[in-house]
Amino acid sequence: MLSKKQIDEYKEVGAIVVESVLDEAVRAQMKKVLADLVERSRAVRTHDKVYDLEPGHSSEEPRVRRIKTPHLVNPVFADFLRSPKLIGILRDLLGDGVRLHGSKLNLKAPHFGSPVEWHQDWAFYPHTNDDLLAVGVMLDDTTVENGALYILPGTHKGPTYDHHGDDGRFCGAMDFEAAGLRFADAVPCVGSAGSCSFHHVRVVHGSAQNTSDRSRGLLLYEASAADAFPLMGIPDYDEFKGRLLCGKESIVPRMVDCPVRMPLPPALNPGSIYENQTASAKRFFEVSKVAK
Ligand SMILES: O=C(O)CCC(=O)C(=O)O
Repeated sequence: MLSKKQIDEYKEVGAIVVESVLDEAVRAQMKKVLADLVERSRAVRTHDKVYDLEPGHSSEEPRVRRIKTPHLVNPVFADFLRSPKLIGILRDLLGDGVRLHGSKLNLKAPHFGSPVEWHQDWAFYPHTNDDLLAVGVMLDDTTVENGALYILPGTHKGPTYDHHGDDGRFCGAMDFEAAGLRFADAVPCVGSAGSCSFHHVRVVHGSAQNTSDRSRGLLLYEASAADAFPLMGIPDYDEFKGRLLCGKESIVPRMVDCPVRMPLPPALNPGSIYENQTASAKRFFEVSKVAK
């Protein structure tokens, strides 16, 4: 599905953007499902199994920042995950056997969509090997102004940074400056609606607030090589097996020597990355007054 050049770029940079992976009809269907979900959030007061809410959410002015596990919420998100084009790309990048780790749909509404502080996904879910990535399906034209994801090229080959707060608990955010990283080196994953970004589980990334008058929806699927086993354990083996997208199941983990820090002790504020990161003392992305 991908050219050698694209695969080499993924290996070198730690991320690529591929255009026109999601077709227009399915995208329109996803947008409609999403609009219905946001409408239904008027009846929701606090975060629950489906919704992660922005500060200031109310029934009059619904503000949703995430739909949790969208592939379990509506079949349109499950079906695209198993589409031949997407599976073909995942196989190119992860090998023949691929398993879904999780999914989420991050929304950034015009003017107030929350930033996501710098982090490595690997800090949240270390595995026996690091053949894992996140697919970011762009549900809207995505630019720097409406809150594109930024990645730090090459950092997937570097250390696993500390994502713990002053209290010693996991907080899902790293101290970007202390790590010696510079915003000037970051590259935004921009693209027209229907494009997908693919970022390596160890690459440092984050995203700014949406300062534009356009929404930004990013549907994220986290995928692993089928022989990558989560170091935090497998609470339900049948459920784990049910997430195999292609290839053969195996009980032989592939072990690779790569830097790991466990997300322990667990976050004080569990539920989502937004909640975890409220415990982080430092902010590298500004939040304007309208969003507070
Ligand atoms: O929505 C975004 O821009 C960032 C998403 C992300 O990195 C995450 O949810 O882990």
